[in-house]
Amino acid sequence: MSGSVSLRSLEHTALLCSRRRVRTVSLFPSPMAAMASNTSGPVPFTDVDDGTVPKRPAKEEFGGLVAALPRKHQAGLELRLYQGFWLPDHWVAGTVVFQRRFAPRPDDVILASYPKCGTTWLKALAFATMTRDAYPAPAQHPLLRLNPHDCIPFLDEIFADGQEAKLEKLPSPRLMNTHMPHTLLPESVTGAAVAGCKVVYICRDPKDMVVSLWHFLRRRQPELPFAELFEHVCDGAVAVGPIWDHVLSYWRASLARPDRVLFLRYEELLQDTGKHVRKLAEFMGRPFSPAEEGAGAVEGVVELCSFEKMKGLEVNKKGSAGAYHAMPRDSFFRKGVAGDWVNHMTPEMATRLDEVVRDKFRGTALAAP
Ligand code: PAP
Repeated sequence: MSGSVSLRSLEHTALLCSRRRVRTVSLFPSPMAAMASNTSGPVPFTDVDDGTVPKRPAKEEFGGLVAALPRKHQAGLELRLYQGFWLPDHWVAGTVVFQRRFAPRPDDVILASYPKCGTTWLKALAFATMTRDAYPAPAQHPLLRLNPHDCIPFLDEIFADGQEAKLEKLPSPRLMNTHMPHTLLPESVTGAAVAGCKVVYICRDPKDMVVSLWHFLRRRQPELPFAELFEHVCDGAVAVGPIWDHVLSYWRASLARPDRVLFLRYEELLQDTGKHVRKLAEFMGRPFSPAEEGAGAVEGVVELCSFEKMKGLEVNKKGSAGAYHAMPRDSFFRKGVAGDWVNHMTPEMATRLDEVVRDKFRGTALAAP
């Protein structure tokens, strides 16, 4: 389907939706107007963030706890071993605050991922799906003027900076994201006896993750050898690693609570994005109606968030995203394919990483046949 047809479909669907739900959302609400009129979320995070919440680094409160943890310096990052995972040093104290004080709303959705496994795409797809009837004029959709990372707050940085008050400014339902494994999420989110909230996880072939991570890190460390990073990944001592324990934590949670945790794979999204957008919409409590299906709303979301579309947007070609290690926005859109590892690894390296991961996944349905 061509882009123009898809965008028209999105427009038609938006009109259908706005009639059906009798919403009074303006085409392009300003943040203040949105708050004042109690417009429901999600709204772009940067639009709501008026810069009035001061930084109060969580390390000021939990610096002693962080200093006592085992540490390693890998690939330009200071890492600390916290509850079985190598977290970037500057995230640990924030994680403690997140675990102890985060108060989820029942309709929150947390998007979770290991870095470089599809975070940006999942953020775009979830945001576009949840806001599909708020912008009847598709040309005004926030994803055309904002990077997905600017639309959805990154909890790990927000809590590290002690700026969690920013989250309270977001109208419900809120979309947020984290790189933390499921076992490190707050009890208030995952506990069996609490209302909690929903979590969507995306995973990816670890071989493609390493390649993507290497290209990403090289934007800051041009000399970083691929073989060095590969070794760290195989050892599990890389940011938020080991990746196998990260994936397993969400896999197990998705089996135990399929109503609360949705487990997605980057490669499956590439194969049939529409099918997974429907799944995502249903899981988040916003299934596509027959009228929307007929009007091509799913295709509209898929096209808006497609790699080609996002990579081509001016907003994603310039500037930077991310508070801590602000990275150029274009570094989040490289190739967007599966299997690029063949261009970077020897067959021996690929077999080695596959075997490490297969061994860790043994006994679960994640183990390759
Ligand atoms: P993050 O965890 O640091 O936010 P993340 O978005 O997970 O990064 O990783 C970027 C990868 O997703 C890149 O993969 P590559 O290096 O193998 O190319 C990037 O190209 C890919 N990506 C970003 N946006 C999309 C998209 N819309 N569709 C498909 N892949 C995408």
